Amino acid sequence: MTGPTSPRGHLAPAHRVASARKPLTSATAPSKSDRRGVQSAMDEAARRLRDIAARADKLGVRAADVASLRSAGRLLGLARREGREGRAGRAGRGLAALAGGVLCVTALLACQLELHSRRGFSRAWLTWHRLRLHDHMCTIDLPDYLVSFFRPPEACSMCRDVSQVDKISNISPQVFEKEYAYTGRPVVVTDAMSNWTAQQVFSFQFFKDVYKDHWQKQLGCQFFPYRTEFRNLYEVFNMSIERAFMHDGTKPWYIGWSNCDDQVARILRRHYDRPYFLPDTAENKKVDWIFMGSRGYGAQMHVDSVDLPSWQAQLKGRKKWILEPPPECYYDCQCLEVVVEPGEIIALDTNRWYHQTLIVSEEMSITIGAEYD
Ligand SMILES: O=C(O)CCC(=O)C(=O)O
Repeated sequence: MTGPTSPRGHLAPAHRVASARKPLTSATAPSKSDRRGVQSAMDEAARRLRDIAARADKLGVRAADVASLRSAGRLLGLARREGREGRAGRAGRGLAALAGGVLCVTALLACQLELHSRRGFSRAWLTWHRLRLHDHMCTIDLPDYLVSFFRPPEACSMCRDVSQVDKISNISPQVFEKEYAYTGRPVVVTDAMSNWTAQQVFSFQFFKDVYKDHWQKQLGCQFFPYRTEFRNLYEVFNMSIERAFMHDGTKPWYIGWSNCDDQVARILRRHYDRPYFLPDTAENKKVDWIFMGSRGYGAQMHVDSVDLPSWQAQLKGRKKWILEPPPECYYDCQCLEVVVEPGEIIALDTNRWYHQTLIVSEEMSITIGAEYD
């Protein structure tokens, strides 16, 4: 009978199995059929090993001695390594598939939401912040950093030769169209409200009365509190009379809003008209913008995102406008300043010029304006 060396002969096929597995540890990944072949050879080797162990037991050889044989140890080591590699490989492949899946779903979602486009990104941003753009006739206010971020760069021809804000009168719509309406050149027209009654009629008390039964409709519309604590028109029209009329010792205030109420719009428009100098083809937009407040206050420097240029009529008080060219034109263009007096109308593309305002009169400033196309 053979001694302890005899099992070597039985293990010989296992050497072949071991060498057949070699490629598994190399850089090339095994094919499916390779793996199936290796697995069945391993099963066969394990079966034979069990036979050997049983026969060794009968011959009085301890199982530990059989396992200490080099070839048996290699076979067992191989089996353990195979198990480890198999598990690690499966886990790695699983993780890679998961990461790939997450990446694909994220990319699909981004495409679906059009996050790569300015429009889609803005829509997603607004939804995220629960702001609904088209709920009302008015639009909502984007934070300044987003407005500036999405603003398309300007061709500096809009400001290159502009060294002052012209004050003009008796201008025909044709000349206004050619020189100012869409060129980006700001202008003040001094004789544009001679047949309006707004200058005499509009006041803090007039707006308070007009909005008495209408302020709820304004809640979804644009309201700029500027440096005040007011959250809406209701709060504005309920401030103390002393503060409203800027008595000594009261806190200054300045606010702006766009009118969203058709009935109020009809009342307002009894007192003003489309400015005579607008080009014949230009439409005066439906939404009125009203700004009102006291000396020393105004709007901080910003640029708008309202599509169209605007006009603004200074009904009462005096307001200084400080205009800055867009940053890409700083080296080509100048900053401008103009004080708009009562009875004057400023026409300005607030989407192109950065602008800041400051009330410079003791009298309350009241303006009304709109966009034109
Ligand atoms: O009239 C004002 O004080 C500010 C106006 C303004 O910022 C605008 O029309 O965009």
